Amino acid sequence: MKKSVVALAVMALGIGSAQAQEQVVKIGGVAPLTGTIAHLGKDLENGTRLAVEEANAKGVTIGGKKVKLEFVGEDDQADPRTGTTVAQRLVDAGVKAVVGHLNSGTSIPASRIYDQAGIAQVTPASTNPKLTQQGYKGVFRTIANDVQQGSVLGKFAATNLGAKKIAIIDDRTAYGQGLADETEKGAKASGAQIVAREFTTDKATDFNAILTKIRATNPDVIFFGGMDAQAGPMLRQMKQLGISAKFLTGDGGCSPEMIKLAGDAISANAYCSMAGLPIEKMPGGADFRERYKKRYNADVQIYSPYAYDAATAIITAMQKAGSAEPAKYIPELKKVNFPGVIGNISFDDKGDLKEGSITVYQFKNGDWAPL
Ligand code: ABU
Repeated sequence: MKKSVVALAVMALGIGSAQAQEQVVKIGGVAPLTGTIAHLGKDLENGTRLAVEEANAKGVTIGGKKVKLEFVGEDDQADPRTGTTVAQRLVDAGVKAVVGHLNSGTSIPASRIYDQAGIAQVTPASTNPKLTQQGYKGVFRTIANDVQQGSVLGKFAATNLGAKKIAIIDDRTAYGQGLADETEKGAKASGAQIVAREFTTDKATDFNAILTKIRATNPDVIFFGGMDAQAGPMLRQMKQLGISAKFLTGDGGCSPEMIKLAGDAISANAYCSMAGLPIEKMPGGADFRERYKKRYNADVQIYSPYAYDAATAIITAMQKAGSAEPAKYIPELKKVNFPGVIGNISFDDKGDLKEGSITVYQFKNGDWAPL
């Protein structure tokens, strides 16, 4: 009797010390999980979570100690103010790094909070160039930026689509307006004329007034800087108003959801761009797509492969540094260089992806087809 009590006590001690040895490192993941672009936010979160789960399954060792990574998720509702609130909540929860946000309009204000806390923020989706121009040493992105994307889109509209007259609409977000500005510059540099510049919001669903104004200018192309939740209904309303101009938008509208929302209004006159390679051309794209489908029983929307690589970059840097302390691993994050799902992951001095690429798609046979 006495012996078994001792044995139980020893076992309990053994379990307790094993648990004490396993360090937990929290990684934050933040995106809009409610609202009109929740499908994109969930996709981003899924990518981050998959990287954390797969790393844990393989076993993570940092500085010679076994580590369990813990994913901590937050919903920023695509709202700048909520973005800063949940950023502070992640910091208070003790996360050592954050993958997110999705929207440039949330990433930019939240980046100040992460910088003050000294932790890294790696966005897999926010493409506004200002994010990495602020001089914060812990800010990175695993996607090309809108200077690159806008110049390609503007040139594409003027040159490949032969547009002489272009109308531009944006949703007044940091992303939508910023991309519209860069596209305008690119189009003008290629000889096109901007015949209208209108704006809406990222909550709007009725675009009849601005489309009617634009119809009077008879543009060859309408460019929209904004997300799929607006781009889909906009395309429907263009059809209802009998506008035959080509429709062009950026990565925020380059999703399977956009096709669903546009319904029978989408045709080969619709184009979009992605700030990266088509998933089938990404080095790890086909394999990632299968693993994602198996884990979530859903298809990749846009940002999950980029989120997976963002989380992997953080984990890799912690392992290289032998520490999950930001002051130690951020210098290693600046130096990462590894083959990710989307391509090679390494950052320039500002934290932008070194080998970013832009792909333009046309709607063909029910799907976005890379040109
Ligand atoms: N890159 C498009 C959507 C995210 C953003 O606001 O930048």
